[in-house]
Amino acid sequence: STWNEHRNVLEQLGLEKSGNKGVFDGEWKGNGDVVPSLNPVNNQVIAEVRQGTTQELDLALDRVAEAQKIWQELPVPQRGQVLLAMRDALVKNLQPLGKLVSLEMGKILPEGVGEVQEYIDILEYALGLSRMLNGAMIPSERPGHVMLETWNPLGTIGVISAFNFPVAVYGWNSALALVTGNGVLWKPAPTTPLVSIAVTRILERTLKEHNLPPALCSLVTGGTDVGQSLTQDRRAHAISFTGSTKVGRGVGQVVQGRFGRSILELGGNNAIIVMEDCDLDLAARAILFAAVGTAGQRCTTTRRLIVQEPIYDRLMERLVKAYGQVKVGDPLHDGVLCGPLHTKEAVGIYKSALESVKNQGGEILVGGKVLDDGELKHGNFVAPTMTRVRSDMDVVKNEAFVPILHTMTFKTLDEAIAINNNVAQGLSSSIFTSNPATMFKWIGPSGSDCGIINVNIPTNGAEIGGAFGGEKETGGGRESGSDSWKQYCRRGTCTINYSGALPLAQGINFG
Ligand code: UN1
Repeated sequence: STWNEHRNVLEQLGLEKSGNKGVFDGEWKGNGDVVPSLNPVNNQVIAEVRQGTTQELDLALDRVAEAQKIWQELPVPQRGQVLLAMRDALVKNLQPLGKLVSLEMGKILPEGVGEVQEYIDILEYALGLSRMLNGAMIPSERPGHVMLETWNPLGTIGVISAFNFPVAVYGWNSALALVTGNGVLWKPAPTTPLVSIAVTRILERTLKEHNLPPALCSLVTGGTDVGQSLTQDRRAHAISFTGSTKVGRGVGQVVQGRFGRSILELGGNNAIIVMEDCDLDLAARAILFAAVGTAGQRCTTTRRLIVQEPIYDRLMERLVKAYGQVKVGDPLHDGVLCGPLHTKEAVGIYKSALESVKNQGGEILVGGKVLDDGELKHGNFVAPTMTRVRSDMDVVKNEAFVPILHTMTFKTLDEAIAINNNVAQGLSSSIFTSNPATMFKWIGPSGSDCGIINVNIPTNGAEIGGAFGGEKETGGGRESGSDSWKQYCRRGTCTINYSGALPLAQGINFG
């Protein structure tokens, strides 16, 4: 069984075959349903987890708040030292944890390890921030007054993360939440509980080693009931949600309704524009990673390929050949580039997306079938697919979280930008060109309307140093680098009068 085969790695990370407790609030517990975590390669049970309940969430939110009171008093550089220790603990566990991500989520091992690396990177970033959470000094119009800005923690940050990046997205959010002095309550995707337990165990150990209350990084696994309770709860001052636009719209409304803060990272419908003046070899390699990597299950995956007419046939010929050479299989095996889809349901989504392509008059160029021969029989495998469509077809307006790349042509740059922008989502976008004028137009006011605007690189695989997120139905949130840390803080505008007199702003004379 999957457990026996991977026993060493699982035990190394503190997991058991059954009886894993899915709640941590300073202590491990779990009184909800027992759920299996399935290996998407064969749908066998890796291990079982006892999920949390809304009552356990209720208690955990109090425990996080108590822990946060202590944490927020620590000088920020000392918080940084704790994050450094978390980083070191992750470095030690990089290989087993990366492997567990592959096993439970289904992405290939280099990507599983890469995702843990992304968490390590953001912890290093947060360590740097711990010496740089600077406020501003603002010139006052009044004599003997000084204005300044302070950045204090919000309190508790609820992180609701998705199956596709079960480590990195929690990593971005928790690293920034912690360095800014917050506590964190994590509600992971119901289908990746083992990864969240393994990560929380590492954090628990590190916090205990520093004599800090480990409830600071609490975990409540569970289903929609737990997610909804967390979203509604005023003790979660901010909710960072990663997932579908449909669910995210509801989360945003509920959190706004109680005047909480939300950070939304929702659906994408990312395009690559290929100009005829580009380096075609480079473009082809980038497109393959962007569309096939992670079996099309990144929110940054390229879904639409917009190619200038004269080079369409040439590019397609290369891509069809490259697609034909992609090895689909067990994500832990060498040489495999495309693992299974995460769930059986996703295979259904793949099939119905292909149906829509055909019904709307599109054409399948390569792929287009479920792979269930031989050793792939019991898994969720599909062939990475390219279609030929028109940009106005319905099927290209909706994100299907599977490896289907819709290709289309254009004549002018303006037309290509219009196609890029003419969808409801606004996460990532990229153009391949060697012309600087095209590049600057693309990043300017009449260019891409996305949050991520690339040139000569794929739409996916962003570094942690920049802000990550998107516009329109992607939700507007920004996570990770740049000044995203500010979202985990309340901003104080302070005016201090040291003059002994009371001059009023706007020159008002009162009595
Ligand atoms: C996601 O798919 O939710 O840019 C996150 C990327 C990764 C993060 C993706 N750094 O593809």
